[in-house]
Amino acid sequence: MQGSPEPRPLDFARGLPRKQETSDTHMATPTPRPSTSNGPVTFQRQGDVCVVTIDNPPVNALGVDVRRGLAAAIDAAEADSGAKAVLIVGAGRNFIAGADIREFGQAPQQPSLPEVCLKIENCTKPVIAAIHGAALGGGLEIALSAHYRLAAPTAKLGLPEVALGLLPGSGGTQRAPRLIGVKPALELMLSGRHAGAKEALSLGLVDRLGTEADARAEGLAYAQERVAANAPVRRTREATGLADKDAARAALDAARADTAKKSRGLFSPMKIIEAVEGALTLPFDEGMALERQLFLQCIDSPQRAGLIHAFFAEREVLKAPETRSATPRALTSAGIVGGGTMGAGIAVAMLDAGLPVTMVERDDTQLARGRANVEKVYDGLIAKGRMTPEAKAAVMARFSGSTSYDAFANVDIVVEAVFEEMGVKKAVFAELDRVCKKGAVLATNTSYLDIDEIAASISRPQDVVGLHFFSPANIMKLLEIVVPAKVSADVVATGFELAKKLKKVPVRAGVCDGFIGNRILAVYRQAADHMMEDGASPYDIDAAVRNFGYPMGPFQVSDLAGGDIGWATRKRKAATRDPQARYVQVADRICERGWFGQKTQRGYYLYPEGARTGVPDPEVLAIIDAERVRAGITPRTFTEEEIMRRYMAAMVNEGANVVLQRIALRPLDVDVTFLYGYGFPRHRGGPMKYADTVGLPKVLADIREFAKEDPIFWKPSPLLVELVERGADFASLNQSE
Ligand code: 3H9
Repeated sequence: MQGSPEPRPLDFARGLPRKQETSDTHMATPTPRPSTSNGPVTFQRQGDVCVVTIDNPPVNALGVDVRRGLAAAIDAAEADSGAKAVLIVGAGRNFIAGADIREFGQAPQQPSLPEVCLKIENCTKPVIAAIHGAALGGGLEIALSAHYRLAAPTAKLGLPEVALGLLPGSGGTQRAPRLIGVKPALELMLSGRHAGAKEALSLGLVDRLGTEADARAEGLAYAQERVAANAPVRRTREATGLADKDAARAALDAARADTAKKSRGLFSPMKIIEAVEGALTLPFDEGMALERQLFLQCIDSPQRAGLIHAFFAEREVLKAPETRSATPRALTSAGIVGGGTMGAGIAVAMLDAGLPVTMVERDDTQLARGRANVEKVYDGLIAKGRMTPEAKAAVMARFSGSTSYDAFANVDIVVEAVFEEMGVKKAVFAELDRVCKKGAVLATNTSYLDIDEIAASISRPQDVVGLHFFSPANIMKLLEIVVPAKVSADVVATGFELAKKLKKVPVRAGVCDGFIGNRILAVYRQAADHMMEDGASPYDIDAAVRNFGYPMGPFQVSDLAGGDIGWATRKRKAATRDPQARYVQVADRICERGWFGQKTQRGYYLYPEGARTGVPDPEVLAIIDAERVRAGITPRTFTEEEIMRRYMAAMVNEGANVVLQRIALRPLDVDVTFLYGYGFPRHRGGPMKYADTVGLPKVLADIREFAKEDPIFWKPSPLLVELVERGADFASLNQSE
């Protein structure tokens, strides 16, 4: 990961224009005095207002130098008899994005953020915060410590600490409820969402809306107005939002009940509620002390480490080598081959991103089905009241269909989503080669086929890339960008650009059977099958996996996806399977009965009358028993911990192989793949981060122990062995790209 870039020299023109400030109270514009610089914080008197500017790119995070600079600026304003008010603004595109997340887990440096906030609140001169862009976490807490707040139209305010496993730790849990009441404050803190400027005004988070994006000028005018009106300092800790104790208590109780139901083992949400309760029951100073204590508990939790790893990892994946070295090609129109579930889902994703989409199918019937699949998604939204028929009509106006590939003559990118068979894919690509304009990106959505072979079959392999969407493609966030040997860098960069347009999370992957995600999945699925045959029921395994934090277990996923898909793959691979390798036949026995999961109302589970949640099926257990007898296995019991040790060891070991073979650039790419494509619990950071948390020596020891029973399946990855020998971890490899 990259360290914070060097601070830039102060440059108001970049985001906050250095134009002549105007006043909405007809005051003359004062002449700025020379500014005093304290690293990333600069202060400068304009008339009788001390303007404090935080300039700490990229997002004005509150690192130690900013905290020191802010404290010094307030001291200077206090000491300056000519200063009658203080204005705090951010340079660049944001006010302040919060505490510097990179500092968490390191030795604390003074002053702390709560101390800086208190200094601001205690200032004897009115302090005004003029907010544009992000005022998040500690950034909003700084603003709440000011006495007056103005929000520019671009402002987004929030307390998103919960997403990092934290709670607002600089007075947010004490000041926000006092300012806007317990219910809305808790809602902001527990959801972590951002409120826009107008909403912030209606909530009472800010006092005034700016009219244009120049927060500095408007903030200055507001400050001057406050001075002219002899406005008093107005401390948020004295605000009266908690006056109605009964309402506050009811909101707390409701939030507690709701969080107990929904927070699925997360640590910080309950701590947030506890801290806010302190605002209700304790004097301010004691509430602050409680908040600090709970904040430090969150800081120490492994969930904080996992969530912050996820935060940085999902930004790091965007920095693939090709996104740095090449410029994306034009992306103004798209073609889709195939209108099945996948093709239609991709079409919807493209339409939702505002692109015109042309779908090609082999005949009119299939085309009508493809269009209907697309429309079904929007009709579902209309039925739920989330879309109007007019909006659907406007989207569908950008959709066109054809039974001739010639319709793709002018599109910038084509994604094929036809049947997973090499011959079929090659035939499609031959057509694309024939009709597409020069420079069009030709993408395949294959899940496992050799994209190098597809690329080699046409005259322009440099234009061929894999774009592996996950089903449902309009919803799932992951997009594996699969990079064959001959593709040009700008085509890969275009894949990343498309992901951005589609609001997907792209991960760069190399060509192999299953790429990153499905290749690893195939291995830990086998580990699950082995455990099933050895004595754990599919229901035990699913429960263990859910209790680990996944929304579903592997057998539930199989029932949802349809058992026939895996069955077809197993049949295809039967001829090349190592005859010595263990092969569990339970899934085949189930599929032979036509039990393919939810769509057939039974699979591993029973789905009576189309139910979406399955119930255990005694007949499945009988099939498993029979298979154990056939395989000569005496069943034994597995604890949840034993199940997860094997499940995760298999996942991590194959993850290491995928990194070793450069299928994934770094361990963090594996992590992001699993967070966004496979429901891996975010608070554990991803499988590789989880392995680091457990300790690689322990994971390796597990694999070696399991190998005593089955040395063919459990082969320690050479990368894992090497890291353990060096005393290193996966995190050490995340910096390498
Ligand atoms: C907190 O405040 C705790 C306090 O309550 C108590 C303390 C005692 N720190 O997202 P982007 C980096 S917890 C360090 O691509 P955008 C980011 O990694 C904090 N770095 O831009 C990236 O770096 P790089 C609560 C940060 O325009 C670069 O900035 N605050 C931080 O799409 C650009 O980021 C939050 O949780 C940070 N706080 O979105 C807000 N934030 O270029 C977290 C960003 O090397 N931040 N970076 O890859 C965000 O939500 C988005 O970054 C933001 C901008 C909306 C601000």
